[in-house]
Amino acid sequence: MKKIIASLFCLIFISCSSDKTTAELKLDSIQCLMCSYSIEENLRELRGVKKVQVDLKNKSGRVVFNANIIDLSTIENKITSIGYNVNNKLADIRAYEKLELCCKKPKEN
Ligand SMILES: [Cu+2]
Repeated sequence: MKKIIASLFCLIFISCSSDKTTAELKLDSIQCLMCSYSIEENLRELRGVKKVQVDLKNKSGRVVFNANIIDLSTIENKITSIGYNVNNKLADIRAYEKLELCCKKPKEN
């Protein structure tokens, strides 16, 4: 219970802090829920990232971060390092190869 209250407090604190930058992410290579989940989880681990939302249907996402701690290109690099394209950056090819079959782009594309 204490933990829940503490994390709630953290959430409120974070969302009230003034330094919030929102960036749109173009995620044209994501295929399934696993992709969006993986991106969300990996970005949430980054210090300075406050909110991540991936929209599988529109192959896009939105990230809210503290620009004093992290910049967009670090966030984008994290996404490419786990095998996905983002904005104008291409996925790390070795990471892409390791993705589950369902997370790879259909061959005919
Ligand atoms: Cu997937």
